[in-house]
Amino acid sequence: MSETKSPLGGLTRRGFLKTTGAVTAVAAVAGTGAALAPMPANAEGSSSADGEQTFRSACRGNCGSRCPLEVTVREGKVVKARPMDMPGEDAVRKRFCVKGFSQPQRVYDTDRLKYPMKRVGERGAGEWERISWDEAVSTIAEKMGAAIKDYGGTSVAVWSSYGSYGVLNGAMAGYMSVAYGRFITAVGGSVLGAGADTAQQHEQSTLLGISGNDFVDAANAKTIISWGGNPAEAYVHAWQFVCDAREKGAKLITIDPQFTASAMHSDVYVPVRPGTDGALMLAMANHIIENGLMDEEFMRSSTVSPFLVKEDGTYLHMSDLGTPATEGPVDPRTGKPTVIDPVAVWDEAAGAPATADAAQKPAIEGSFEVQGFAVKPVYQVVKESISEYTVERAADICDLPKEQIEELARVYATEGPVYVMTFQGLGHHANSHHNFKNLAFLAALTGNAGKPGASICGSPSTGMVGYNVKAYMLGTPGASFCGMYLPKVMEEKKWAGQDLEIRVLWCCNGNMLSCESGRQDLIDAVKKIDFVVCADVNMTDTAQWADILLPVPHSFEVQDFDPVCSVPYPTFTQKVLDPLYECKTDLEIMRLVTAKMGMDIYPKSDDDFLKEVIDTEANVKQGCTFDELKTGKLVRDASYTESRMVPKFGSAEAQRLKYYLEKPTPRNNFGQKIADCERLPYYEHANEAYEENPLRDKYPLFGCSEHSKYHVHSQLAYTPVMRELEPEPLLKVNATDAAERGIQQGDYVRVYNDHGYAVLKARVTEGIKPGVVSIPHGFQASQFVEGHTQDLTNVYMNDFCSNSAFYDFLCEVEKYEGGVR
Ligand SMILES: Nc1nc2c(c(=O)[nH]1)N[C@H]1C(S)=C(S)[C@@H](COP(=O)(O)OP(=O)(O)OC[C@H]3O[C@@H](n4cnc5c(=O)[nH]c(N)nc54)[C@H](O)[C@@H]3O)O[C@H]1N2
Ligand SMILES: Nc1nc2c(c(=O)[nH]1)N[C@H]1C(S)=C(S)[C@@H](COP(=O)(O)OP(=O)(O)OC[C@H]3O[C@@H](n4cnc5c(=O)[nH]c(N)nc54)[C@H](O)[C@@H]3O)O[C@H]1N2
Ligand code: SF4
Ligand SMILES: [Mo]
Repeated sequence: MSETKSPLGGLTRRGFLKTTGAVTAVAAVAGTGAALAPMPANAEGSSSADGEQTFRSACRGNCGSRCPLEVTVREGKVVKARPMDMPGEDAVRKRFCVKGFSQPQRVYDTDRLKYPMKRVGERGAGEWERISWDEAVSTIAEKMGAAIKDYGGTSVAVWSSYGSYGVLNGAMAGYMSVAYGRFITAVGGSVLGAGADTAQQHEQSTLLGISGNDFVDAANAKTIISWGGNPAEAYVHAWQFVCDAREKGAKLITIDPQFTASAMHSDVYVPVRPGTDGALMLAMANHIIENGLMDEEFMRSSTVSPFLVKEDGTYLHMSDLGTPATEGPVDPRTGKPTVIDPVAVWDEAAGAPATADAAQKPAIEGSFEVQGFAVKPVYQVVKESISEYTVERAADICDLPKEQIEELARVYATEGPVYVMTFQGLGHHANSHHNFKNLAFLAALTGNAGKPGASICGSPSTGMVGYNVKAYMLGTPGASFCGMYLPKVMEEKKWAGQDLEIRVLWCCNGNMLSCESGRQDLIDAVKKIDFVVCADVNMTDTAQWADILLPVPHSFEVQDFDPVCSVPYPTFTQKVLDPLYECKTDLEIMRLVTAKMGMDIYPKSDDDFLKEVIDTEANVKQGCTFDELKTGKLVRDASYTESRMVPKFGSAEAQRLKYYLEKPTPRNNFGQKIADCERLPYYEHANEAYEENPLRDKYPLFGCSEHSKYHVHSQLAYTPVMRELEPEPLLKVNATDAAERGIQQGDYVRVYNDHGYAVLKARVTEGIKPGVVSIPHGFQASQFVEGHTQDLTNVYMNDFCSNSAFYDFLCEVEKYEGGVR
């Protein structure tokens, strides 16, 4: 039973372009891919008279939406996916896009992994041999067993990204699911998490504790700022509410170096120079301060502005002034009592220090001497620290007219409520995490937070329904860090001062060698690992570098539950079809592998594990149980109420809007020094893509990329209807830059820098700022003439937030003189 396969079953770039050209867009749904014998549909779901069955599922591709879908099966084949209706006031949340519509085709994609395969020939050469599950499982069990015996549990690492948060088979936070959590915590394995989106996640959500208003609330805004993103194409579930707001007369401002589909619908377009938004934000803040446009009442009552800061940057606590700290309630996470030691403010009314609660009029400006401590309120400290960012200076840094910055500041302060939608244009440079403190400061200055229509950021999720994480945990992982540190770890054989020798790498729930930055360095690191497994639905760029490939089912082929919701109805997927081909779920695979290793760590059936995870006391109380969900009903998360739609700020210490960090903690702690600027709103130019970088003599163009309307990251890369609409990657280049280089519309170009290069077709356009080029994210290596988007990016990360800096590169473009297949 041996069969040698080329990576995509003979599908080359040219062959692919021809194939998709032959497929008509709509008629193609259902099964234009691999020829398939009809498979028996699952017995559950509801049947209609004409023999069709419908199921409740979800579009689970990580576009941020997870739209609830109704999926239709006819004669054992998935033939249709449509958006589910939601009752009552949630009816407005009904949503869908072409990518959800095409999911039935994705089930039958030509690049699906069908059976286990092992590598024959060099790693990455793309030569595979079909093997039996028995052989795959025995080989993996033997390799893992030997690694653990010789090098300890940490020698086995799971590397994942955002493919699925399914509680049975996914990998939230890198490993959290029954399948991977129980294994990794049982052996003390290593967890390699994602680097994407972490500037925003770590700085804004984790450290500042800020979550935005529900996107539905954008319809209440008077002004919407779409900052560093393209919601018309990459956040369609937010865009619908932007459109609602616009119909009611709201102003839309887009800040982006590309004139995107969203920019086209905007009242104001701000073509900022990439990587400089932080300076723009601080200049807006200074303009607001200089012109007295602040909401001082909000600053005093609901923000950290009055908190007193000592010279060492920490807060003056009441214990510093002789009032001993007291014990508060036990923290369920640590099992220890919390410590109550309020921060002191200066009460202007009393001319004395006090707690914020007790003070009649807390000072937000000035400097004070309190019992020998020289202190200043947070606002005073921040105001002084950002004073260099005048409007004039920002105009230079951001390449924007001074008047436009002033106008932006005026509108932000006076035409509220302002809903700021933040996207990854603000998070994909090495130092972009500072942007989120700056935005919090702007909101604190003007009161654009905590009320309908006023938000500091957009919220792709309605939060998380409670679930029982203990079902995953048999111990703790051995080491846990961003997978982007893999080159460093393989080089040093250490992490955070401890020895670490990774021998087995298990890639799942992510396509890291396509989607993380610095692909060539990551590939070099992976090459140093003794044994690499990849479990995926499709033949991905990551799969290409594995030793063993394991086929897992499309989400329509598994029953699973995802606690993260973008609508107030927890995401449940019924099993629509039995897994196609020889696919097995991640959990089933882990059951087989661990049994072979002599471990007994999955004592329950899949259904019983789902019950254990979902049926918490609180969920049972609100009727959100496994038994209810598995019927396919939409079950509302009753805890999702107005107060969660619009997070409030208040006078209690924990409720105050933070823009200053007393104790800035890095995302991955490996003994690095934490700079003082991590406490404050701050601007620092990008790592590579900044104006004065001498490297610009060689590579004058700023690079960035975008999330295409026809991809969810690397997913749907070979789905025929998608590639009919967007057949190949295009490099967007401004007409002036193109003319200077003799490049014409449709020419193939080579874009390159010291990290690598890619060859693709040029799209010459006025819709991108001169000096900037954009290359799409998500295409696979085989879809470029040569190279890859991530061959231009690099592994450098800011070590505070450990975020992949996808847009932080310089490059040059030239006409490609080679032949194009
Ligand atoms: N169709 C589709 N939708 C998706 C996804 C997908 O893959 N496909 N992915 C989902 C996920 S996980 C995410 S994180 C989001 C991403 O959503 P977005 O961040 O909206 O996605 P992008 O298209 O990358 O938009 C980034 C924009 O930032 C601009 N930009 C680049 N550098 C800068 C800069 O320095 N400053 C400013 N102001 N702008 C800059 C780019 O020109 C680009 O237009 O999309 C989600 N939705
Ligand atoms: N240049 C550039 N790069 C970028 C970006 C950019 O803007 N520019 N954006 C970045 C962003 S914002 C993000 S969020 C990342 C996304 O990075 P990734 O999360 O790596 O992207 P996906 O392509 O969605 O990869 C998910 C993989 O998980 C697989 N999968 C799905 N379900 C399951 C399952 O149940 N089990 C297993 N084992 N596998 C499953 C899918 O088939 C798919 O191959 O990309 C980042 N990369
Ligand atoms: S890609 Fe996103 S918006 Fe489109 S159907 Fe899927 S979940 Fe919904
Ligand atoms: Mo993302």
